[in-house]
Amino acid sequence: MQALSWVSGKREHKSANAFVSSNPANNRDQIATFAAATPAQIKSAIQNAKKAYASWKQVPAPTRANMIANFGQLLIRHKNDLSRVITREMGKPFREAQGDVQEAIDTCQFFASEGRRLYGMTVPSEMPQKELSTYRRSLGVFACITAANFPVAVPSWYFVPALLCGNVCIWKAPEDAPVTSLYFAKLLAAAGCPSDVFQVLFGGGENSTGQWLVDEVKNGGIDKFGFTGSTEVGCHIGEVCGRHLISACLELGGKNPLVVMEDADLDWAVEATLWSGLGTAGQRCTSLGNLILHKKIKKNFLDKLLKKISLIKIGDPMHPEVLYGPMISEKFMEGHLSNLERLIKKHHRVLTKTQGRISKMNPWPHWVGRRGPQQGYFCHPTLVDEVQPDDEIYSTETFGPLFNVMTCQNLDEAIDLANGTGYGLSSAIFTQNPLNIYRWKESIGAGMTSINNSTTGAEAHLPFGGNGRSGNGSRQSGVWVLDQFTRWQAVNWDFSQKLQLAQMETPQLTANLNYQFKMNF
Ligand code: UN1
Repeated sequence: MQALSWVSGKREHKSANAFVSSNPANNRDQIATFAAATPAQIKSAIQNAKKAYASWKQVPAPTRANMIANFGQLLIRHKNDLSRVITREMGKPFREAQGDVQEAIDTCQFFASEGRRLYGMTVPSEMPQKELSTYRRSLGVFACITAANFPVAVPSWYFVPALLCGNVCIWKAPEDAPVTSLYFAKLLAAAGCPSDVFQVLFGGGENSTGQWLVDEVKNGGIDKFGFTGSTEVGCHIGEVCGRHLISACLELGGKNPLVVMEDADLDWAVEATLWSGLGTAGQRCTSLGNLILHKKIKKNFLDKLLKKISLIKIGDPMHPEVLYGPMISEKFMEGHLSNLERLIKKHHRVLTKTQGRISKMNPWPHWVGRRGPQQGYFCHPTLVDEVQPDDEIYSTETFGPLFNVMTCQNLDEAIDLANGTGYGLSSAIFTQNPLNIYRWKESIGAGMTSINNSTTGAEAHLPFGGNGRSGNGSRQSGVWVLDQFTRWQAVNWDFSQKLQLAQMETPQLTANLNYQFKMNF
């Protein structure tokens, strides 16, 4: 593993490309300074990767998988230390950080045994003395950009199968989680991953390392691109890749609906709504966007939900009882504050008493933590009622502790509202009626749906991905991701000692298609 251009230490690094990783719960805690990788460093990373590919693809898949198993073991041993780094660097509560690492461990455990499968097929030929078979072949250099909200799980979804399948990887690590990313890369190196098979680039997105890495696609050195982040950037990456005939794995935004029907278990649905909407401070791509309530239960449901919300603890993400901690960084907080200002209109009804940044002047009653909230980027939860389908807030991903409330008269209306945002990542319905469930499963446009469960919290071995503005149909995780990191090769092998022409010389048995069966008895 070659960690390019990272500089640790608390003093400001002098390079013009320097950036600091700091704790979003305590902005006096500056963790490390990194320098963004330059275009020249990116080019040399691609050259190194190409060279490394020649030998990596020759390593038997079960041996590559042993490295993945070692990586899983190391993640188990380092789970708590790595989770502490995650919480300190991007602010998700410690329990969730442990879940983030656990998702990577699960991924390693799944793919460790896949190294002994990676099955192809044998297929019968239409000609005698001829065999047909298929093989999964690796692609080459895989370049990937991920986000800070899942700084361990999401890169593991990409790199574990990519490496297992024989590809080499270049990762533009998230700007808001460089220390976590460095830790991830060091563990992979300790697991036996050879130098240059996995390289990390640090830096920002726009006008920085991320953009320069995407620019490299047109020079032909990159064979596959992966991106988890905004729809806007995903569209750009998809466009560049499309122009150069490279397939991109795109996991983009969401405006995920959660429907509560009149026959739902309301207490259960309230718990799920709270977690879907406010867990991780709403900063998951699977977070709840539109809560769609059947008119018959709306009032009762909102009473219960608002009561629950008024009691949640917000604050120090190391505190075991907080529902959520700070926003990932100041930039994410600014984004949330500007959404509040821009998207909430006069005809909306804001159901929560306080909004915006939590501070001494604008306190949250159940604040926990030794330090005051103003030392970090903490925000109040906000629920917006009376949202209509033509409101911008209905179809805009907000990525913060903010979600909409809408009303439906029946299941058809709920499905229309759920499908109408243009996104299609995750979704959920609460109902006890099997017919509702059947119709919902058949009609929902999202790539993932939960029945009586949160919109978030997908398990690590089911296909993860979205439709519409949520992605280009690519799926990660489980056996499905193998199609992202391999291409099928079709082999036909003729043993007949002569040229046999398929379709033209294919043996046929004579048939009488005019045959009629007569019953003479
Ligand atoms: C993301 O937010 O990019 O399903 C990934 C979930 C998590 C992964 C989210 N397992 O909420």
